[in-house]
Amino acid sequence: MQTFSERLAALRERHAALLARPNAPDPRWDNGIYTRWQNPVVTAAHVPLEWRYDLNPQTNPFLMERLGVNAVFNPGAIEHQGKILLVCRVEGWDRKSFFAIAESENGVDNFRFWEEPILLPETDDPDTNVYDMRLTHHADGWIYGVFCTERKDPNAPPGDLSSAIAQAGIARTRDLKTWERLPDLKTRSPQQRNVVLHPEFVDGQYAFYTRPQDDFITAGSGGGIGWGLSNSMNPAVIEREIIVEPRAYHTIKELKNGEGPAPLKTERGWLHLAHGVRNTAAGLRYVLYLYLTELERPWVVTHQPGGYFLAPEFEERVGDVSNVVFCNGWVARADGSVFIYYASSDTRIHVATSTVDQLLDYTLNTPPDGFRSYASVQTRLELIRRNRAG
Ligand code: M1P
Repeated sequence: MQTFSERLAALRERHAALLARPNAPDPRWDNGIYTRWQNPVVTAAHVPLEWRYDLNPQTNPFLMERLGVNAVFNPGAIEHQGKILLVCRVEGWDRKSFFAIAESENGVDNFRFWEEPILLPETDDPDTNVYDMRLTHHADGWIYGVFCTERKDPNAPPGDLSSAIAQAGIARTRDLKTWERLPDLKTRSPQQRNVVLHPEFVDGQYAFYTRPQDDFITAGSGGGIGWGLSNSMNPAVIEREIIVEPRAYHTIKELKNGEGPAPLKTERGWLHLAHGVRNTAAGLRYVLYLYLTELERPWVVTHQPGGYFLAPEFEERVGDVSNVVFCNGWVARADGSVFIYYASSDTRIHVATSTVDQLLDYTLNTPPDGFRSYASVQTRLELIRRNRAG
C-alpha cells in the first residue's frame, strides 16, 4: 500500500501532466467554419489539489478529497495583458457554483487556475448560487461581470424546495482580482437569465441584452433575447425591454434562446453568439448559433444563418446535463483570430478557433431558415444545382 506522501506525489504528478498536456486540432472535425480541439481546455480535474484535498497527513490520513469539484463549465473570457483568462463556473460537490480564473498563454492549452477562487461580494440579499459570468470591457473603462444570481422563491409553497428566482447580478473590476459588487439589474420581468452588457454606450446609456422569463426554467411569455437601456450601472434599471431576437416555432430556438458572450464589433456589424434550446424526447437540446446586428443600432438583426453553428459532438454529448453546448465567452485577438470557449453538457470547457473573416462569411452567406421543409429543400436544391452546373 502506498504511503501518504507516495500517493500525494502521484496525485501531483498526474495533475501536473494534465495541466501540461498539449492540445491539437481534432482530426475528426472539418467544416471550414471553425476548428474543434481534441482535449477539453479546463475540467474539474484541472482544479488545484489544494482546493480539493486536505494535504495534512495528521488531519487527513487517508488523503481524501474533502471538498470535491463536480464540474467546471460556462466561462466568461477575456484577453488581459496578453493572456487569455477564463472566469470559470466551478461547481462543487455541494452543487454551489463559484467563479475562478484559469489562465493560458496561447488560449488552447496549459490553462492554470490562479491561486484562489474569486470571493464575490454579496448584496444585502445573499445569492444562493451564482454562475455563467459574461465579461464586458466597457467603453467606460471598467470590466463588468454580469452573471446569474439565484435565490429560493420566497413565494414557493411549503415543501417546494425547487422554485427559484433568477436575476442578473453585476460586479466590476479593473484587474480581475478585486471585484466590486453592484446592485442586481432591475427589469420588469419576474426572472432574468443570460443578461449581457453591450461594450459601448448607446444613446449615452448602458445597453443590455436580456432574457426575460416567466419562471426559473421556462421562458414562457418571454419571447426571446431582449434589449434595454439604463442610465447607470449603480443601480442598473431597465424601464423598457423589447424583444430583438425572438424564439420561433420548429427551429433550434423554439423553447428558449439566450445571448452568449458580449458581441464582437466587426466591419459588417455586431457579431453575436447565442444559444438555442428545443425540447426532445430525450430532454432539452442546447446548440449555438450566430447572428449579426447593425453597428449603429445593435438591437436590429441584419443576418441570421438558418440552423445551428455548433452542436454537441462526440464526447461532448454526455455529461451532467447531456446534449448541451453553452457559450458565454469568446475572445477576438488583434490578428483576427477568434477563440470560442464553450462548455459541453454542463461538465467541461472546450475551445473552438476561427477568424472574424470566417465567422462573418458564415453569417453573411449561410441561407436563413425557411421555416418549412419545402423551403429547406428549395435552398438545398439551389446549392446542388449550382454545384452540378459547376
Ligand atoms: O443546463 C443547460 C443551461 O441551462 C441554463 O440556460 P438557460 O437559462 O438558457 O436555460 C443555464 O443554467 C446554463 O448555466 C446551463 O448550462
